[in-house]
Amino acid sequence: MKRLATILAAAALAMTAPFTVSAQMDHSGMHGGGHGDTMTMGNVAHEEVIGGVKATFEVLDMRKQMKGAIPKGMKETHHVMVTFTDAKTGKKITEGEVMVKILGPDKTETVKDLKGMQGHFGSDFELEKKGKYGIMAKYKVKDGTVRQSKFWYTVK
Ligand SMILES: [Cu+2]
Repeated sequence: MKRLATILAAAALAMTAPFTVSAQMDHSGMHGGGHGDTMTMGNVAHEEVIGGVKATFEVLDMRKQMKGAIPKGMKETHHVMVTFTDAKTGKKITEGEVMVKILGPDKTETVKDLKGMQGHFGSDFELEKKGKYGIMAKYKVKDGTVRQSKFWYTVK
């Protein structure tokens, strides 16, 4: 399971490889600097507590966030990120593995590993079409348990 996921994610990354560098470079600009220590940016798409781990998912529309500053040729339109906190202590959990699968309105699937960045895990996705996206996340943080969250995100 894990290996397959890794292979799929690697394939997805390979396809977008030419754009990866610019996407990473613009990451801090998009988050507006000190994002790492603020809990959310007001774009919370989903939040739930599973087995003592609170997962807060945010979806940022980079086209709005960056106000036309998206590099030419970059296909990714949205930054999907998740912040984990220990539900008991309120402490941030910054170590772990996160995999996200997004099912588009046209039934296309994208699978990516989210990378640890500034206290959260995130990656850029291409949510180009209007409609409902099913976002599924599997994550292994804090302990060996694989937790799972699912939610809908609508692109208007
Ligand atoms: Cu991020």
